[in-house]
Amino acid sequence: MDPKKRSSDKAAQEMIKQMAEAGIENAWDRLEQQEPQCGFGKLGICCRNCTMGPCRIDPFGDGPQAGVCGATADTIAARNLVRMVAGGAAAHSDHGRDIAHTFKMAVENESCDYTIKDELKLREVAARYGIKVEGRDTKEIASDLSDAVMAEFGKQEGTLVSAAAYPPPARQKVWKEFGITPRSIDREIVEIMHRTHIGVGSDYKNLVKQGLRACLSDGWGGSLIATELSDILFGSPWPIQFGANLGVLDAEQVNIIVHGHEPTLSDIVVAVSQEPELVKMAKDNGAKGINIAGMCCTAIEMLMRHGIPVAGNFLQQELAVMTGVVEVMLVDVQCIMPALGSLSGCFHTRLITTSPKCKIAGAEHIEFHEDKAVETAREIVKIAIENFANRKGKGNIPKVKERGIAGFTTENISYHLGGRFRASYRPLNDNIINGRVRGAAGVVGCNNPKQVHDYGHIAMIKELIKNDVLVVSTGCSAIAAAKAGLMRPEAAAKYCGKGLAEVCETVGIPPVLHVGSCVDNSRILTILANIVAEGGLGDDISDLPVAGAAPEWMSEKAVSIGMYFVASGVYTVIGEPLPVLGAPNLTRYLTDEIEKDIGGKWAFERDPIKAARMMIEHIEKKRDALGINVEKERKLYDMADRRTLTIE
Ligand code: SF4
Ligand code: MSK
Repeated sequence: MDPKKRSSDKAAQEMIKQMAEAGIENAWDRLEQQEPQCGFGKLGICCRNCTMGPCRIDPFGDGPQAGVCGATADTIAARNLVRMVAGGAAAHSDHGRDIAHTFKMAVENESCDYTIKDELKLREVAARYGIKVEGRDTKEIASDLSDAVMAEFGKQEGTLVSAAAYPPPARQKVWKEFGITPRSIDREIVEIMHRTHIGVGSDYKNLVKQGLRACLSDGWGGSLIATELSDILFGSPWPIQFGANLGVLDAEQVNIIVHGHEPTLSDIVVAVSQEPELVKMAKDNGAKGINIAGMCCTAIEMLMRHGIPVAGNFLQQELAVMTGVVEVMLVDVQCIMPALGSLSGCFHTRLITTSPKCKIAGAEHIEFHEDKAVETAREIVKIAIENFANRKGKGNIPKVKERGIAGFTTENISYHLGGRFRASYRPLNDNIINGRVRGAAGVVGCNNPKQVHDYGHIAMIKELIKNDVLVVSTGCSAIAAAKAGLMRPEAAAKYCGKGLAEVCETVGIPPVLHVGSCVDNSRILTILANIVAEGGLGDDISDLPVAGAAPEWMSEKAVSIGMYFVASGVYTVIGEPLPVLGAPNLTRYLTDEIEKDIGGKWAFERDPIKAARMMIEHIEKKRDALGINVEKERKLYDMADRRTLTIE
């Protein structure tokens, strides 16, 4: 077992080695134990949607070509795929719903531990929802917005308000004509489950169509609600420095890792951990202080708003426990490996679950309710402090950490690129038009032990920025980029092509912009909508010289994200192929023919450098179509020319 074949991250390599020496297994070991994995599953052609099955299709054509009910490979794979979309969209949107509940509580209950932190954003979002803002006080507006947002989840008539308020009109027209305008959030997910039941839909294109509709209700609906209400409640992010990798853990402090996706509890944990009584209690127990670090997207929610360091991404959660210095691993929902339950039992680490939706064997459960947020947060911090005495030795913290800048948003990017006093996307559009910046790419998504940890993200991003493609990043991909030093402003000079370096250095931004957590992929959608609205680069997102990628994806949420980018008109390249390769017609549709229907399409490529080149090729194709790839003749202006210039 060579740790370098498992991870490209030095801190991770060190911990993988330590785990092997200690005989403690991790995700990479368990993947090996699973090999060879089921070929039918990989190809997407097994079905267990009813008990006439399980059925499977012979991919070589010698055996059965239909399930007991007559479902073909295309039907089975399409049903499985859109059920993945349902799972992903449900996870994101239920996160959005939870934040909406907290928001409602903050609005209705004056003594609530949560308050509105960004009134300006509240007013902007409310106006988009058609709520009158002028002359009204914050509480009235917030109350109306709370009702409007809540209604989006379960409404029975009409269409999603945000799907009409945010995307460019040309994009909305594509959805309308193709019949995929999302109606409500829950309805689209439920309809996937209905349509994929035995004996309902079997036309693979029609099944995909519902997948597209449901993912749009995630990206432009549930995820966007999660992002915007989080900004209103916890404060909109602003560029902030943070530390990244396992080296942010501190042998002399009480270490609490917040892990999962939702900011609701961890935001309060961060606040109470600074209370003098708790800091004193930590000191009285022999620690120098309390160190909160994060993992996965809960980490990102905290670092975007408070600069809390991130200990690592998805594949580092077990490695963090292995350091032996984590007093409490505090988890909410999503991307929390069940393996943490037994692993934490080998150490003094207390694994604490907090959501009634996420209980883990081997963990203790302290249920979190928003109306007792501060009380619960204090209880958990005290548990961590008391547990410090149970730590054995100094632990094994790899001395590896980087620094980066996070905290970019749809709103503040326009200030960083457009000027301090007058927000505008104009300079970004102009730099794309003049070719200094060739285009933009969203590189997002998870880790997957099937690929060398972080290698895909880093290699792809480096190739893109070397070719003057500005990168925006979220989730575990953003954490990988930060750990590799790509979120330092100095990275521009080191890794970028001349044009992108010039732009980044002029405005003082890194070439990889951290725009947040998994639900914050919705920020990328609204950034794209703003670029279109600024003008000069076509009428629709599908006209833009942009591409999306998830080189190390693994979760159903990533399928929903990829699908909503495709449905929004973006060419999207992923590492591990979607599990559809056993269904030739469906595969051809997703990777080619679908582009005629909605303007975006999927591509599968495990090699991140090849994938980056495919994205660059697509970006150049879009530039050609826009007519901005023509070399402009250089002209020296004389006085007569200058007099003809007008200021618009
Ligand atoms: Fe088999 Fe059809 Fe039942 Fe699926 S739905 S398990 S293909 S009989
Ligand atoms: S945490 S969904 S592993 S990005 Fe959002 Fe990372 Fe993927 Fe989870």
